[in-house]
Amino acid sequence: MGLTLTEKILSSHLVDGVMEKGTEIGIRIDQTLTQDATGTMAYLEFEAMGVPRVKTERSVAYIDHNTLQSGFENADDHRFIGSVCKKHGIYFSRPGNGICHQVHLERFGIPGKTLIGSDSHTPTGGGIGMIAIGAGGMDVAVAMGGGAYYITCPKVVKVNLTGKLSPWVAAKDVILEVLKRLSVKGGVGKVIEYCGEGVKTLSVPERATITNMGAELGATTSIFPSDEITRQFLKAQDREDAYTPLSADPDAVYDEEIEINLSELVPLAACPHSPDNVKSVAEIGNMKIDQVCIGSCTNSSLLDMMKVAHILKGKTVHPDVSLSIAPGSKQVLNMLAENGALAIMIDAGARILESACGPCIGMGQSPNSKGISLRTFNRNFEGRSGTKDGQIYLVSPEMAAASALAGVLTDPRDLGDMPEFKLPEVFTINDNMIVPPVSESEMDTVEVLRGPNIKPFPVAEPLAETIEAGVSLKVGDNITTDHIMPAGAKILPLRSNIPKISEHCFAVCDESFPKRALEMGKSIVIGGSNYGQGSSREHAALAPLYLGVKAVITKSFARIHMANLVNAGILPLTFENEADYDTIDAADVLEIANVEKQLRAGNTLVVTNKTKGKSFNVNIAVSERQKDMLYAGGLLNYTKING
Ligand code: MIC
Ligand code: SF4
Repeated sequence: MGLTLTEKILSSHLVDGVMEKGTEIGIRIDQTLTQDATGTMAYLEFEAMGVPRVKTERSVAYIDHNTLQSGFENADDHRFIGSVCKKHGIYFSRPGNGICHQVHLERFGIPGKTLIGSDSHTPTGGGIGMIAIGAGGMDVAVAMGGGAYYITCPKVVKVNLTGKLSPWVAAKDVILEVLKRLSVKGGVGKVIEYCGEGVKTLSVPERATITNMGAELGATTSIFPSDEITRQFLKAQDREDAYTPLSADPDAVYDEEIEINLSELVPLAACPHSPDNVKSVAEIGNMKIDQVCIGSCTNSSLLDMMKVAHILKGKTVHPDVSLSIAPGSKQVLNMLAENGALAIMIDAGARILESACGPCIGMGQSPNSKGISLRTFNRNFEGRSGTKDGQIYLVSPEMAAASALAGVLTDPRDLGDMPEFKLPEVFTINDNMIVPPVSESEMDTVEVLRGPNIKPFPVAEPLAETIEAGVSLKVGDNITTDHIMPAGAKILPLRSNIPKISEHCFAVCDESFPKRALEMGKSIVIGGSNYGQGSSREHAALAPLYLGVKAVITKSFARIHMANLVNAGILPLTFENEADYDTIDAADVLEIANVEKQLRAGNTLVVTNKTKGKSFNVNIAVSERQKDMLYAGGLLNYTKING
């Protein structure tokens, strides 16, 4: 029986467990990446592990999220990360060099290698045939120290692509179509593998758009084969030696199959407030818009920008629309400057932003009240833009640019003939903003620079014999990490200060939560299904830990957040009978007696609702290794005990 590409790469990296779907496996990690908003914590954790030099083949730290320096905090954190990198063997991509996923694809990614990153969009690397997975900072720290990364051995879904995209229909429309069909929880426990004749019609940046936004499916990752197109891309990046051809065996067996005929796709948009709320332009109508933002790790490649420049050429942005553009990397921005496309954009009235995440993470460009904003990004969760009642639609760069000129949502196919957009044969390469580490013999000469905003992170206590605690918060379905630990320009600078950032925990749902939780001392949070979807930020577990949350009981969890809870020593529990969710009210007191004894006996625990005088069962979907972590009080304590 033949193997899928996913199985080939995973099995060649297997260091623990067996390749049996649904069971836990440990894989060797070749590369890691961090960004600054999760990186400070990840490097503090790495330091706490006491490993002098990273043991990966390549580890890179990027500064791309917290680049709006409205106080000393972010600049201090950048310096801290830069100095840790220099000392411990990590490459440091300086602010201005670009968004982590875009730069990693350009300069570091290698087909067939494993990559984990402390950012949920790390699967962008799947665009060149990597197994690239988003993880919590602590998992990345462990991988940098040479430890395995653990995942549930995934099911593999084949997306068979046929045909060819019609003019002005984009890679973004492919992933929006997949999201429409599978939903934001449809990918949980799965890797999405793209195959078929249609693959050959997609360039590397287009493939990367698709794997990037596979994160929104809740998938472990997404991957494309590594083929002639991959070789050409790597060659143009002067990295042809990184190329290996890779694909699934012709007789590979998949767990599920989906067919997408690229020729039949039409321009799509994800409507507020979920990436799977997908409709066609025809269905939405010619809605008036206020803002357009082009960029983010999903759609900021040179190819995307060249299409935008072509559409904007000689025109002016509609008077009622603000258009901002953030090219994904210094390489992209440089090439736009060299080939004149930047001048075209400026001429049309675009507000050019630095190469960074920017508006995608609420760092500036928040829309006006109730403003309708078209964005080429990957997430449109409520409040994420920084404007609570902002209405965010996720679209392709083609649709974004056409609409910015028209002032209303516009089908890009109305633009008429589309020229052929080709990737350059040679990209402009200048890695002068990537600082290599010093050699091991010199590492003692490097001083790690810590600003006053960096506070020690909370470490959980070993598991209590009995947890008796009140319910501090009850929330509904599809709670994102942007609800649990909001980002944005005001809160992001606190990423290295858990006590301070905790004051904003769950602010989107209930501003009184942090105070109440602290007063309660210990508490339990109740959630609905797909709890914790979205980002990899471990702050969504560390802040609750700091506020005394001992367990979260939900209908179901998103993958990375659940792992982060375990890493933080918080019990992630799911209702055996979902109807029990309705019987619990905020402030009810729940008791889980003899927790360790119950966990040692199996994966079902009894919870007593002391207020209602009722008991119900909850399940815990963790491995024996994760149970040991929970007994110890989280991954750091566990690593200290187990070396
Ligand atoms: C995001 O897109 O939500 C982020 C910001 O990139 C996060 C990481 C973070 O919260 O720092 C992610 O996707 O993991
Ligand atoms: Fe940055 Fe947005 Fe990509 Fe997250 S999704 S890495 S915030 S560009």
